[in-house]
Amino acid sequence: MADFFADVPEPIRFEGLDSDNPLAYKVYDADRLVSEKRMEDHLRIAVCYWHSFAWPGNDVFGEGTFDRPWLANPDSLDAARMKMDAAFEFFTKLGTPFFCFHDRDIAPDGATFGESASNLSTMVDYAGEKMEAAGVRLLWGTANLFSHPRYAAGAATNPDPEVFAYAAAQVKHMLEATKKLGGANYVLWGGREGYETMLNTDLRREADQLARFLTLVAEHKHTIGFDGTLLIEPKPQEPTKHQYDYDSQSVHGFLDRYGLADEYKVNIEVNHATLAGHSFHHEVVYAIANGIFGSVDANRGDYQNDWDTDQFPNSVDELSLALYEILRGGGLGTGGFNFDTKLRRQSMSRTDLFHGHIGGIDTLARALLVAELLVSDGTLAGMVTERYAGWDGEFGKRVMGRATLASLAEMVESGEIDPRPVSGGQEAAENTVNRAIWSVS
Ligand code: XUL
Ligand code: CO
Repeated sequence: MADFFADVPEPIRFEGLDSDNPLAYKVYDADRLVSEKRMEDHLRIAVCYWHSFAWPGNDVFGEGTFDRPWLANPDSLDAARMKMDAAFEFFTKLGTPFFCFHDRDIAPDGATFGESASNLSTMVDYAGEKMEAAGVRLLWGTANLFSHPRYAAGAATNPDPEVFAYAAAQVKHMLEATKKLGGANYVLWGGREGYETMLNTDLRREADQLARFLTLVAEHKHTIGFDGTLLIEPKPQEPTKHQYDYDSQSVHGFLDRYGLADEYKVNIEVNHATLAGHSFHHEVVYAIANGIFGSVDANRGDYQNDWDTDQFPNSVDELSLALYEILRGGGLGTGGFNFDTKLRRQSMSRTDLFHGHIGGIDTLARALLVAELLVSDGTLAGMVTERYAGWDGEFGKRVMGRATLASLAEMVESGEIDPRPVSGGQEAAENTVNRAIWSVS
């Protein structure tokens, strides 16, 4: 094994809450059974390549701060191999089953498309060997259609059809690479699919272009026999002022409008949900209720500001509610929890990568235990069933069935119907959640 993380000589182990070893799991115990399924199989945790291995810790005001020797020569294939050695050493020591990457994270851009494609193919072969040796799997692959200047005005939604074609070529290669590596899903995040100003934008045309692009991707998926799930990752803005895949509901509406709802699901990111003015809980519930829930990018925002800080998750409360819905909805399927998480710029040491992931993974594990308790206890579900009980009764069925506006009015006018307001019970529901949070062990 490579030796980039020499300060962490041993794989991270579960030591329980009594352990004061900062490099041990306190709650995440991969083999622990939760509702007869191993914790690892419930959570399907992935490490993301881009923030953890391809980002030097720069921000718009300053250069990279991180100690990452493999980033010294970003254009060379040798450096790309070194980066991959570091990544797999990390995955192995962390003990997580999956990873995720963009084409450009693992392979440098070449001078021509052919050179970039050849770099990708070389690195995909290398990744295949490393995955087999480490027993690490690919949760999803994706193409970077946002960093290069050619994509400044969008990829699929670019005013220039040649840029659309370039993006299509990139996705074709990356979809095939994902299939080759046995990826469970393929993600499309439309970072530049939006606008900066309406003044230069033909919104109607751009929607048709995006739908055409998604149709071509779905067709190619079937042509090559990729059996993973196609996922769209909603985000309301950043980098563009407005992104078309604003949230789960807008993505769902868009897919429905273009007849693509059976081809795509959503990859919900916690910090994207909050940027859209929703809770993560809301986004998960919306997606599950409409049959488009696919996977999660786990992270958190900073609730004092309004951008995508991609911090490591540390709120059991926030994750418990989402996991409660996911468990009730039948689990993650092909999805997982991908740590789309960035260290803070001052967390310069390589060991900080372990601290961030260990804390986030323990938080998720604890949230899973809370969720299991909420499901088995049944109080919350019971409250909801009772609240809507009228709709399951004879009258509710009639309203949804053969009633007319006039027949309903008649019942109200005659006094037969005279509804009384009842308590929504929010505080009691919140107390039920807190009781579960306080009592799991
Ligand atoms: C950007 C973001 C991306 C996607 C993959 O906010 O979340 O990293 O997850 O392109
Ligand atoms: Co993401």
